[in-house]
Amino acid sequence: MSNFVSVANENGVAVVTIDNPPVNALSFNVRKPLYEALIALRDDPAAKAIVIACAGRTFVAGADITEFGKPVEQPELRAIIALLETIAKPTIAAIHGTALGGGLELALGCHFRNADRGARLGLPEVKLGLLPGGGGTVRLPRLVGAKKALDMIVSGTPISAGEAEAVGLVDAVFDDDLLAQTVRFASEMADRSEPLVPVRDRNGRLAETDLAFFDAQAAGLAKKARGLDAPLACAEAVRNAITLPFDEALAAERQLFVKLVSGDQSRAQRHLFFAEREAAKVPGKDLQKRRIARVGIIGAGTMGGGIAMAFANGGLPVTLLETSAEALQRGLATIEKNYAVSVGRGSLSEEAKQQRLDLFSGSTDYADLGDCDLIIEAVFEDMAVKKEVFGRLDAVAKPGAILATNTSYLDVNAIAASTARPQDVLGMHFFSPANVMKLLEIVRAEKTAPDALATVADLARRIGKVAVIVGVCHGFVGNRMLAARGAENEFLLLEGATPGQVDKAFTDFGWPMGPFQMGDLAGLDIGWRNRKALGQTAAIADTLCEQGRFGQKTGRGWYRYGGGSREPIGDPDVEALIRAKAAEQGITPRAIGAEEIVERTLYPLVNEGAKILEEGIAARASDIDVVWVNGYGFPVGKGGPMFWAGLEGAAEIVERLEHWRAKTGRAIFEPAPVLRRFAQTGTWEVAGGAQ
Ligand code: T1G
Repeated sequence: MSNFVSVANENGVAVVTIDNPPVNALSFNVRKPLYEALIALRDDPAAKAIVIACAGRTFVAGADITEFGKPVEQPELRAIIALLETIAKPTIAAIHGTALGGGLELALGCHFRNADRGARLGLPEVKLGLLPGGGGTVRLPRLVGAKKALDMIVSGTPISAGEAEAVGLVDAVFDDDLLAQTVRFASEMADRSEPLVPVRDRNGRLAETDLAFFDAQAAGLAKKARGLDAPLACAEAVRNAITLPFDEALAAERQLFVKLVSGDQSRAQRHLFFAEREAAKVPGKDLQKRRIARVGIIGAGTMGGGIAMAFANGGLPVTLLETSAEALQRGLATIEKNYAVSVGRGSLSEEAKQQRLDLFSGSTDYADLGDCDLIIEAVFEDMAVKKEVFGRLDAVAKPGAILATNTSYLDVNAIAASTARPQDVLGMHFFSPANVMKLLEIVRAEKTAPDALATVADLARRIGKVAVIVGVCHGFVGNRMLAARGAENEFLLLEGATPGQVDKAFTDFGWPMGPFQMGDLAGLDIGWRNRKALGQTAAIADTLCEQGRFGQKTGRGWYRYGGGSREPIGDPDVEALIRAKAAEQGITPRAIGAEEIVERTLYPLVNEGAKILEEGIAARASDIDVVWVNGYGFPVGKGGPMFWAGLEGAAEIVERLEHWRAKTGRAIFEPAPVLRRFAQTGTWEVAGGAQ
């Protein structure tokens, strides 16, 4: 046998164990010995049944994603599954941890599936821009029915072992001793006289399908695909399982898979899969993470309350501190109301809501933060206030406690300097609503200790956040680039574009919404206040704010909103204001196309990312992609701004930036040296070496 696959015989039941840390991916060095072992066991009279199990923390978590895009080495997963279905003795998968993608497909090749109570099973290929390519779209519907299969495959969301048993995906669930119980199960199956029916030959559940209902369900899912090919291909493949003979549906699945795996969208989404894991890594050998048993949050407003909920949702006790009992009560009441809304929506049980609320304790006394291992301030965005808070924290926090600021753009070095423990100070920039938004920018100040960064990066994953470690500059990575993306917005309007045309160029690109609709959602008064603090102006936006047009919250902003609806309606008054402002500046309006809008907004976005790389504010170009996909809705099918720059053509971007630089004279268009190098070499090279 090999190091990756071993075989034991337990009272006539062969146990095949896969051991390929960390997630038992079906790499070639697993597939080959696995195939050989199954061939031998198929013909081995001493094996009356075969159990496939995994060592380590999980059952097979899928094909080896790193192998995609390279020549396929035989045997492929599909050959292993086909072999399994020729075996005339009971085959059983013993599933613990997560059986995902090719792992679940391997299990579908077995006659039976047993699972540990805590296991989860799913086909998440759609999140990689793919569809299940090992027969999952044809076998899963045969066990769970077409509707459930469509839901699982198009969403990519795993289900629990209990649900899997309820829908017919799993035959037995065990609370403990999974392997021993599965061997017993296998022996019983071998001793039975009932015929063994491979999944491929079970058609009963499919016969139940109401095709019209299925098509309506698939059409609804297609609306949410927003330009992504994989969800549509997933639905088509499941429909084939209903309407075509097994082998034809299997062949059609293969064709759809081959098309997706070689496409830009899947390359982009696979890039993001690994990028998200890289972005949270802190350089340094074996960094010991500090123990975080209690989190203190200073400020129970929108951000502080959301941050507190994010930790409670992750099961961590939280101490919430406010300046007065009234403010504290207001904050706690808002948190309770937010949980009640989730219960009302059915996304949270009453019991879970109470469990989370029980994790909160409130105080107005800093001394009560003395037992917290991490303290995050979410107070007013003012340096003097932040420094005063950190000065007080320095006096009460226990040694080794990590002190974090939630500032969205202030200098974390300056904040750290207001304590005697700068090595324990860092930024944790959450995005609002903090209990919902995935992205967390972890700001590394000059003196921040690596183990503090590693501790917070690990904690971020525990609470379901996507962490990116960034350096100190105004706006860090996300907001600094957002400013670059929006720098031309008013010029585009003054020169003839409407807010609707600019926003449509964005939504056609794949953004959930454009900058003007986003401004109305967030509130135009926020930008107005920031501009005034920085002594900046924006002719049109300032006038809108002076007229009290703050966006959705006032029913009018760049758009009008009828009767509480969030649907933006073009407003002739705004267009008249834009024309008047243009006339004041002697600008004659002209038609502005989507291409120009992209060049004057998204090319500066990429260019600012290149400058951020050059300054070392981001360690990798892929970190910037992770920020923008998880914090600002950059379309996943385009992989983030820096990956997309490669798809768009960096030389073209440089050429167009130079064009607009010459035409407008504005520095925002000056191509960064790192971008020019990327255009020449195809790699994001910073001073220290290639990305
Ligand atoms: N292939 C290669 N590497 C993988 C991998 C995979 N499938 N899954 C994880 N890794 C690496 C990961 O990059 C990280 O590496 C380490 O393992 C730990 O992962 C034919 C075509 C299983 C829930 O999409 O969802 O099957 O950073 O940090 O948080 O139809 O990994 O340590 O160097 O995520 O405990 C379908 C992807 C593949 C599942 C565990 N399967 N993986 O989460 O650990 S396509 C998936 C996950 C396929 C077939 C199709 C998670 C996890 P490093 P981690 P975790």
